[in-house]
Amino acid sequence: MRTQVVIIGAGPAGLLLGQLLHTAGIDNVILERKTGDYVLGRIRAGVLEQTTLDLLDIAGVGSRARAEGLPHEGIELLFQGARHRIDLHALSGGRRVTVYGQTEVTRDLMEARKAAGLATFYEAEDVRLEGTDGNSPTVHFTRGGGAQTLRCDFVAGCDGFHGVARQSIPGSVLQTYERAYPFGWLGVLADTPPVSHELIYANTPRGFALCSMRSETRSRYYLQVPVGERVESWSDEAFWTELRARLDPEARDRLVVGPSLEKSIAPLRSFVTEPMRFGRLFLAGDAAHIVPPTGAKGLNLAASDVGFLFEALADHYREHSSAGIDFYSQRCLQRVWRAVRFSWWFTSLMHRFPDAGEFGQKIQEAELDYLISSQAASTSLAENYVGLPMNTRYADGAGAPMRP
Ligand code: FAS
Ligand code: PHB
Repeated sequence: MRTQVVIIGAGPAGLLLGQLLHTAGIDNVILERKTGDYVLGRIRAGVLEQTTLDLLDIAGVGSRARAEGLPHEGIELLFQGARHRIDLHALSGGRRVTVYGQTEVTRDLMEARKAAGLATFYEAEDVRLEGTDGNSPTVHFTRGGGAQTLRCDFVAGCDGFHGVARQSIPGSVLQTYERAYPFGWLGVLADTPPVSHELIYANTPRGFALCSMRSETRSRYYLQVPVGERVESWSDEAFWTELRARLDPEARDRLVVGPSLEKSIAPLRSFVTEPMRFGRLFLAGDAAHIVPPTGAKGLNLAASDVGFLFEALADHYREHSSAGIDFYSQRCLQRVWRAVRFSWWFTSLMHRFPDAGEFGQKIQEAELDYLISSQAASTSLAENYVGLPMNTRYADGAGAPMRP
């Protein structure tokens, strides 16, 4: 078999890239290790930047997110028993974020891909890349017990942190940077009304908590738990009791509990791979970088990588230009490192670190006090949270997408 672009991974990065390439008439095949239902069953991100919505529009799959997504113009920070609203809209020159679950983004992309009759091989195993440093890579895989081969022009590694693409780049070429945090997030999804119409990020003596949502009837909550904590040791009742203990009285009174639809623990880490390209192999999304979810950047960074890669490949096929391809890694990494910095800063500000000590605790309190009393400081939080501009020809990051 032959195609122009082989995409490894049918998460949001792979599916979005496949759809964008399709709009430009670029043939592509997706290889996914799991089943589609398994991919849809993973509960992950909840907040989309304007830029991500713009890219979904360009891919032709943005209408449900715009119709059903919840526009949010502020977040609240809870610390020392009081809530402080950060007016994202006013502080960022009129921008906002949209609450719309990653599961729904993935569903919209999967349905569009199926409707377009594009090739997606689920349950593709033993994916192996060959010749990515040449002009005509080959991708080997097995499916249903049979060995198969795809020849292509380019390979997009959208296969997440544990994927095969990054690992197929020679160690002598790659430089990785990592920071592991001494805690994880215990997340619960429940069909209960959210405690507030906006997200509440809480820094309390018992640890961090986040009150989020998926709709007006479905809530998403997170608790900071020590690294190594097991989800089996958390009953629903234990979760709700601990969440109550981390909320202010008003939120505590409004909290509606119910059976968890999903409960999981995600370890927190910052991770960046450089470069994000090796010959005709490009890394995008979690395959190249991981951020702690505090800043709601993971999914949005995956989307911006894909926007840059789409532009580069479209220029290659249309204009016979290699500029986008040659500049891809550098363009992505500038935005990636800004988001990694923000996610690290916001995580450091809102979580309790076991080794902080009394001085570290006082510094954290002083930073929070400064943040809510300085327009410059809260403007910096706001412009990072809503997402920094992407500056591409397709989505200029200010919510004014240009058609390809
Ligand atoms: P993904 O990991 O989503 O997708 C990669 C795909 O590649 C998977 O479907 C996988 O099965 C497949 N794959 C892997 N190896 C393969 C192989 N060898 N062959 C074929 N296929 C292979 N981000 C936020 O912004 N907010 C959050 O709250 C948030 N919560 C998260 C919670 C958890 C538990 C995790 C793990 C991540 C969370 N993230 C969050 C980040 C998350 O949303 C990612 O940024 C997002 O899924 C990135 O999308 P992809 O890059 O497509 O990677
Ligand atoms: C979520 O709703 O899952 C969510 C929202 C904001 C974050 C992280 C997760 O920072």
